[in-house]
Amino acid sequence: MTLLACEGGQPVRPDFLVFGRPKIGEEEIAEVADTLRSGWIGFGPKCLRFEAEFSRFAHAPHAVSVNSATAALHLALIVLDMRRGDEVVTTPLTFAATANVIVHTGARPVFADVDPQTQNLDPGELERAITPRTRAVIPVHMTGWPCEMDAIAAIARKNGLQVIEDAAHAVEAWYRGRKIGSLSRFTAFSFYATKNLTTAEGGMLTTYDDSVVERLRILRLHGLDKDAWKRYSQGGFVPYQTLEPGFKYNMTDIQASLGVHQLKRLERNLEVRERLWHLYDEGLAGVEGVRTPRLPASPGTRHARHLYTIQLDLEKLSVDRAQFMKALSAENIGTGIHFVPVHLHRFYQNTYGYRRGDFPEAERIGDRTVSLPLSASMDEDDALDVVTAVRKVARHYLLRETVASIAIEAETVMPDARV
Ligand code: T4K
Repeated sequence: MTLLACEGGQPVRPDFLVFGRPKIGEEEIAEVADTLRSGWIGFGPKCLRFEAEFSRFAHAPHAVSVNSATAALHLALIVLDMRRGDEVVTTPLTFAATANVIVHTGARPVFADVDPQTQNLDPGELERAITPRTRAVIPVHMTGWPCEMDAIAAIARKNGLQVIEDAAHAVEAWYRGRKIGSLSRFTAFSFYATKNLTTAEGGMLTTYDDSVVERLRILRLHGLDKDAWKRYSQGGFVPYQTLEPGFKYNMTDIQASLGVHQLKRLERNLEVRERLWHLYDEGLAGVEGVRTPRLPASPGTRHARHLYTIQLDLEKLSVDRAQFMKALSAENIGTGIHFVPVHLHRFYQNTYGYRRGDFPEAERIGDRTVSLPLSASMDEDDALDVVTAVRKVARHYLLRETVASIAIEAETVMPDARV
């Protein structure tokens, strides 16, 4: 058997494959240079252009640019007047930001368990989590696969809840023939460095609600009635007023310079990740100790292919996930964990009394999940290296009993092979 690199063997590849490396083209670099030379680098015309193009792309009447998806989610909760005494339901299988913003408003984050196959908020569990204090739900399109939005919207309607979609992973996703970003009153997108569309840091909030757009724009820049672009573009300084204490959540023209070109290349980048995804599916099918993603058929639904996550069959392996990832790292393959469920984080346990055992499906996934590199900056050889490394590590750590039972099964199926 080939020796693992972490035990002194040869790594699968000579250089480290970074998990989540962004793909930045020459167009983005030229646009950023143009912005820097222009002298207008803060919120300005390129942010306005990016917002207009993104709103067309997302089939959303309005798109408000901000400096992160966290800011987008927070602003949505603020305009919905979420406050102490309110409850907002979300999934525990998400990045902490989804729950943190609920805490920032004074409302209580209430978790509801996920569907084991899609890893998304289970509509049945959402319904069970609703109390007379529940005012909103934040479904997260985990890994880029849309939540069951028809069921969630029906539950929300029945119970008078607001829906804010967390589409940090799902910029290119469609749900049953409709573009993610156009379905609910609010949808938040992330343009962090590792995301499918990146502006280094950044985010967008889409909405169809004309009545809140102006307030969102005011709140993202300190609560001022005029942003700097409006104040200076007519030539001279125009005085401004603080309408309410807002936030420093605006995007800049440097970020938007990246965004407009990332948006143009989005489909091509998705095609690259789709090819890599299929290579993983094929190369890892049937590998003992490892399970690949299996999603239900859903006509008109498109996966944004943000994260390719495998689940380790820990019962069949002689090591835990940390050692498995360490072994992959020694093979020069970077990996990630998405996510340690939020209710297992210290703050949420100490503040709200959440405990292990509260959300068994999220915990099962959270304990076993490993995200493999998936980025348009990779080529097919990179993906094949990942497959080779996962196979090598899984085979090495397969428990002897598992190997023996596979051998018995093989003998039963193919008695002639026993010569
Ligand atoms: N909702 C969900 C479901 C989310 O996943 C997120 C964010 C949010 C909401 C909030 O979105 P934002 O407010 O951030 O827009 C990250 C990010 O901080 C976070 O944005 C992201 N989700 C979360 C999944 O991951 P880390 O600590 O796991 O990623 P990090 O910074 O260690 O980077 C991962 C890999 O990417 C590294 O191996 C190195 C590589 N990398 C990173 C950077 C920054 C690069 O190659 N280049 C880079 O510039 O947290």
